[in-house]
Amino acid sequence: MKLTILSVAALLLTVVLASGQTQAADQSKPSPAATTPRPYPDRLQGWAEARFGMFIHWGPVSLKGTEISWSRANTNPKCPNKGAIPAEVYDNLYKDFNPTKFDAAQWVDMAKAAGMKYMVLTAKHCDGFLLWHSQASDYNISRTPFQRDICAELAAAARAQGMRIGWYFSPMDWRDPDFRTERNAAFLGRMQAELRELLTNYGPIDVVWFDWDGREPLYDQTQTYEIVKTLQPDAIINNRLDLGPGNSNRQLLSPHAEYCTPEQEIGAYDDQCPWESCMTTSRKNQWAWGGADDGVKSLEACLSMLIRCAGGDGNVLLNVGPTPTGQIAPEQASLLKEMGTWLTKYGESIYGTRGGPFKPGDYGVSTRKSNTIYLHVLEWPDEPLKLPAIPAKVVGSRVLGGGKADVRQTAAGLEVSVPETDRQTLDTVVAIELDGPALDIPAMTVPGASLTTGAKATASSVYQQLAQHGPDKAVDGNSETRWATDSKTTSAWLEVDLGRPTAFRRAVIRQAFPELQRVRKFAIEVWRDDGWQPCYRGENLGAKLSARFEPVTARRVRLNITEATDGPTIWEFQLFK
Ligand code: FHN
Repeated sequence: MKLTILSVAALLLTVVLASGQTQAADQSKPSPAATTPRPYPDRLQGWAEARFGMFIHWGPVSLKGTEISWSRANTNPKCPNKGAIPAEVYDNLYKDFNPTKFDAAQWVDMAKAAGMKYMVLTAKHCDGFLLWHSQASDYNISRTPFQRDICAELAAAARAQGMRIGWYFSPMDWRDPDFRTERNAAFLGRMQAELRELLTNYGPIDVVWFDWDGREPLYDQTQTYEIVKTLQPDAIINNRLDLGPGNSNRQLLSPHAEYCTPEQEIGAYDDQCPWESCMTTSRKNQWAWGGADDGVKSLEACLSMLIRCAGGDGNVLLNVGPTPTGQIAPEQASLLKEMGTWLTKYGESIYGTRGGPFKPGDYGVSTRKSNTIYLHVLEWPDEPLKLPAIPAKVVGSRVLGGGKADVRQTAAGLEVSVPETDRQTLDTVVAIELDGPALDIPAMTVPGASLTTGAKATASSVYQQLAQHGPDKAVDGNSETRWATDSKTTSAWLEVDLGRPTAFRRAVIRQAFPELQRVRKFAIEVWRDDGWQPCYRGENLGAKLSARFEPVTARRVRLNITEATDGPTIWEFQLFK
């Protein structure tokens, strides 16, 4: 790290300006706390510092390898699922459910080895089956050939290893004939009796994870929350008990709801409201066991979820779907183990951190704690990575896992370089040491370096003509929005108008759901008088392509997917000088 005399002077100027601004902020605007991370309530502190949990979706439906609850052919018109398995078949699977290889201690070991700090089990999903010995409903694990109380065994094993344990409890019961009918009160009595025994019989519970199905939330919330607060006053509660039609999983509709729950997407940066993204490891994006032909997402994709959630100031609850025998499938187990290996080396940049101060962007994300900012550089520009100025002095830097970082600080901001030989493929973590608390720095955006960000985009196909999947979503600099094409689309193009002839020589393409291997052949093409000419051709697009080619100048550029297996979908299409 080099600090020239000029940069020290500039830095002093920056610090003076910053302090001046701070004074101005004291007088004219809300306290800087409005733009620095809001402190977590004490009761969420441990959960937030954990950053990484294991979600477990399990039940007799694992015998079928189809989605829990959703694969049940329901008859109640007030419930959303229209599955393929006849209800009388689905509701009798429990009679064959005998997961003799279930070993709660082994599941906890795997979660610990993955670096996960809490576990949330679907004690009761929407299909109504209870994984505990219940007096409130006969439709429970004691009536299976297995008989043993899964919740009791998992809670005991978790506690024995200092692992936080939570229950996913569905307030909906798509199997209960009274649910969302004029006899809903009778359903409520049964639902609350089940909740009471689940929160009474298994010791201190750390998380109560309610779910929603987008329909009327007829759950007597006041009494239901009261049950939780009375029986498990220290359990933290997510936001889904109150959600209904037209709501978002990013809303807190009750003072008892404590964190938001974006699903199957990385939550956007938010350091004011606690949040946790729940995500699947399943290649089919299934929550419950998807069968031997399912498989898992790549290590890169799953680590990226963790890193991007932490950078956004959120947690990630990563799901496994155990097999009908009670085991966590080998491919899921090895994925978890590899994530744990990464966290052993880089965990200081995740655990106990807050997101920012540099918000997620083309470069990657940042996290922070104490006097340190951790840059997670997921994509290096050709020149030094340029970051906005911060009101603190850089006093040192290091590359986690070894390597040399060069961090130059001027009034204009920071310039960060790491030799290519010292960079990591997925995430190069640069720890920048400051002369003061990193949390005092207001969060800031990092200008996108991509030439396509914000440019006019058109496409040959848009999934159901939905705006949220339009071509502009692949050039908005937001790694959580994507362009999607209609199902069964086997070729498609995305065209970008750069506004004027522009030189570029590097492209980054991030494909959504790369594990589905949809994009088989593609080209980056530029418009010429005689038509579209390729400047780069590729095959088998993965999660992220970073391509360099001879510099080319053009105004109209397109990603032309010439061969795809199904509706290709792209997070971001970026071009760089
Ligand atoms: O329908 C459920 C689904 O099966 C799964 O449990 C997810 C996890 O958040 N929640 C609901 C869908 O939003």
